[in-house]
Amino acid sequence: MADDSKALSQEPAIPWNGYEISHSKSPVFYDLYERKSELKQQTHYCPGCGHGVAHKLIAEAIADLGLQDRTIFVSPVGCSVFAYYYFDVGNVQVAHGRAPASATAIKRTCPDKIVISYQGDGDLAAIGTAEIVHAANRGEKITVFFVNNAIYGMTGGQMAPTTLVGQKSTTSPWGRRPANEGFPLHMSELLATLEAPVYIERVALSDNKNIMKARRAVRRALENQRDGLGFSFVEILSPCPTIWGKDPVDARRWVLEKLVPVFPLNVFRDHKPELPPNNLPPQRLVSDVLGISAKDEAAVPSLPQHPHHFRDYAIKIAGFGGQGVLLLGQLLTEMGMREGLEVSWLPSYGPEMRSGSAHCHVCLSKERIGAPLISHPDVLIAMNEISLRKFAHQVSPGGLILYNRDQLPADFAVPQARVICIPAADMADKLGSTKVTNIVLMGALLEETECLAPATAMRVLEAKIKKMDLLELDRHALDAGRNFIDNQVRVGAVSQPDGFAY
Ligand SMILES: Cc1ncc(C[n+]2csc(CCOP(=O)(O)OP(=O)(O)O)c2C)c(N)n1
Ligand code: SF4
Repeated sequence: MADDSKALSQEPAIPWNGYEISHSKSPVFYDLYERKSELKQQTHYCPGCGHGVAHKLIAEAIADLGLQDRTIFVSPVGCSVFAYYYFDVGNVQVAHGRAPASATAIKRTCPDKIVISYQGDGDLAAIGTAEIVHAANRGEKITVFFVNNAIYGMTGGQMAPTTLVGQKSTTSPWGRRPANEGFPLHMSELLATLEAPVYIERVALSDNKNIMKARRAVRRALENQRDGLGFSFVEILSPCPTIWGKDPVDARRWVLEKLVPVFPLNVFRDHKPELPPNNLPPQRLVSDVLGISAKDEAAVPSLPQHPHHFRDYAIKIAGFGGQGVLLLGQLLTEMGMREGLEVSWLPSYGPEMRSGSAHCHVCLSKERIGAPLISHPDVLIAMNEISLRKFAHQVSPGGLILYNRDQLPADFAVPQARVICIPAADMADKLGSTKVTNIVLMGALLEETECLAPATAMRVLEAKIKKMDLLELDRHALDAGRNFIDNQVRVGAVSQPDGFAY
């Protein structure tokens, strides 16, 4: 008996004692859900929740259309935040409301993928209103499933933009009053005013007949993307028994009796938009945009291969806006790229154009880089005292700090890293412009760590800087930084002939 029930759950469509099995799990779901050791067979959704039904319809459609290997599912913030534990497809979990923006990026970079944005009503119609309107207006070739349960489920029942007039929520305990909270937002109707969307339908998980209609709409929206048609949007009216305070049967009935009259079921859009001729922007190769086209490269004699004595190398550069903090990071990143490394550059700066704090993370690696964020850099280039105090403790043990002064602050405890004080700004000033402070520090970095070749630095600077006098200044600055390391390194407040403090 136990064996038979196992066959029931795992082997679909095999005749069993004269019956055909028709209720197996879709192959697009993982066999086991690894989220919690005690709940490997079931989802985290409440009994009767519409998300489970919506997941099932989507998974079955993906399987039937043969799209599993091409699908990327973008999960929202909300009760369905853990969708990636269930769908055995590519998964990305994104910030609240931002799924259409992330889906846009994914679809544009991987046009052959089937990209699904799955969102609740708080996610899509409140915090993410701008994202969905603009993705729809651009006609992004993605599929959006909008699960409208008229409430914020995950956070315990606050009012959503789709909450009905008179419906009680924790933030409208008296019932939604339009004079105070406005009327329910009709997202399907709103998006249907735009020209670009190809398909917009509202369906309901209220009863078997409507669930079958929802099944057809889900398929249609995925077929549209498979066929490259354009933006497809399915609004799914969905029960949330827990927050509505109803049992699953009553909650389904409530969808039909209360939600559907306010949000009528309809196909609001089903056409292909007329696009003007020559509608596509001109396509250019990335190498052309960066000015490193194959033609240019071929014209330049190739450099000898630089030995990289690391697998990953993480550099953090910090200072204030106007010191060339971000530019130095970009130059190092491009150098790494030219030397055949994987690279990433992650800037961070405040709202001020100049003088605000700024820093950037540069990763150089022989392997693909998982995340551009650096928690423990191998090297910190601190271009001012604030940055030194803020980031020095993050440097890996045995790492290096290059500090843009001739000595450390008197009360500064030298951390676990080696510190080299280099008065780069003064040196740059003497060369003719403090603007090249960052290049002095670059010279010091290259000479001290040998992470990248100085010849590559010059190659990159020559490609970037068209003014000959500025290029000459940069050449001197690079040499000055390198010479400083070779000849007159000061460690902390103390001059050291070899330049190192341990
Ligand atoms: C930036 C941000 N703001 C607010 C929250 C809190 N939050 C988590 S889920 C949620 C609402 C989700 O509601 P909905 O999109 O309707 O999904 P449901 O849970 O009903 O499926 C909110 C406000 C958050 N996680 N992040
Ligand atoms: S709170 Fe509502 S939306 Fe969230 S899992 Fe439970 S029933 Fe579903």
